[in-house]
Amino acid sequence: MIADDRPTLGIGMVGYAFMGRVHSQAWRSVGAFFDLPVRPVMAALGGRSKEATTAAARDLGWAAAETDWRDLIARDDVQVVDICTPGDSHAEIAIAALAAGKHVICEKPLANSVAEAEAMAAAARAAAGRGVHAMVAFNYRRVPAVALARRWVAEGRLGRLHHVRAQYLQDWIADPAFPLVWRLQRERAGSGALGDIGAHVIDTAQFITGELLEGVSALTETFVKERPLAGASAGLSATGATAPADGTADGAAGGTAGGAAGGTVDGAVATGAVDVDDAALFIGRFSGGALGSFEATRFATGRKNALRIEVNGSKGSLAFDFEAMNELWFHDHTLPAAEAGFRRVIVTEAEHPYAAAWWPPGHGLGYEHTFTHEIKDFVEAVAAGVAPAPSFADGLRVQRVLAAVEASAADGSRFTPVEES
Ligand code: SOE
Repeated sequence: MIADDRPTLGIGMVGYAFMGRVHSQAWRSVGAFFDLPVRPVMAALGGRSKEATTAAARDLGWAAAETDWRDLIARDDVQVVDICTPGDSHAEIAIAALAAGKHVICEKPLANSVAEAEAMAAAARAAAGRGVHAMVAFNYRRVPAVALARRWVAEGRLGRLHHVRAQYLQDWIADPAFPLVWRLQRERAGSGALGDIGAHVIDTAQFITGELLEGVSALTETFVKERPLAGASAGLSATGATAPADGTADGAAGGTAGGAAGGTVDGAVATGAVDVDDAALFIGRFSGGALGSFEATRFATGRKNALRIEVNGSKGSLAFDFEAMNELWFHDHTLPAAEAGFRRVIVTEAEHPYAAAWWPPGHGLGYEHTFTHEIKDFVEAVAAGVAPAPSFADGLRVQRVLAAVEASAADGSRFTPVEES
């Protein structure tokens, strides 16, 4: 064993399904690709079931397993708490961890309500005074092409911004037979497509433009209002639909594991009501005067993880689509019209954000790298004693946008029906 005399940073993570697996991958790989001032140690994994948490800890590379997140926070070998549970437990775990002097990284959206997010932001403010830091995990900021887009906007290469066109399109619940997993329950998830993927695209748009959304006008819809309870036999194979693999177990903080209990009644499939949005559309105005249009849906058949953003400015435009995440499209409007036009930049050069740590130009990165970058930025900030970004205050700001979208959609006063003759 080669000696490593860097100070260690002990990590405790709560939740081990989709987000827990991808965060584990990031914790495992970050030190191999980035030269960190400290050595992260994967000290303990928190879950509810002893057997399942122990197996997950073994598979994902954690040294120990805890079945109560309070015990995980209390461990002397844990200095960072990484929260990968559904939104209904974020506030309780984060506030307790910060009070115990542990740095926190928390999955998005920050919370299930503005009130919870406010309490978390207040706890983070108080902790920062004691040198304890918190970050909300909006991983798409760490796509090299997205970070490059922000750089170019900040350098003024787009000029004055006029339009932001932002979408996050998935299709994994388009089949009405898809079950009522926790992401489709308000009590667990806070909202539907809006909070789960709309939150990402709101953060990404604000990150790239450096501007805040000041007001919105929205429409939301729940296309499928009743779904089979999770576990009920509902012919899921009909379209081969698969959920993000956290439909079952990452709620390590209490409550039911995979959403409502399944079952059949007299041979019929038992169903439950969907009380979140399937899709959310809104328009908004940015602080610098740009107009924005947003769409978040899990019903865009054929679109798997299309986080797309196009920004049009007086001097140029840029466009990004996560389904081609190593590319950024740029149109230089200062060129003569005969030469101008969108051109594709492959964002894998050593000069591009994060790229130098990985493969030779052109060999490309994937979804998991965005988390490795996020963990790297978090660890560097914590080690340097500076606040990581995005902060809980930033997460609260996104939460306020989500609340404004829901309020506008419920109010409906900007929705003008077309008159029939
Ligand atoms: C599911 O819709 C989901 O896994 C989100 O929760 C993630 O945040 C996003 O990155 C991919 O889609």
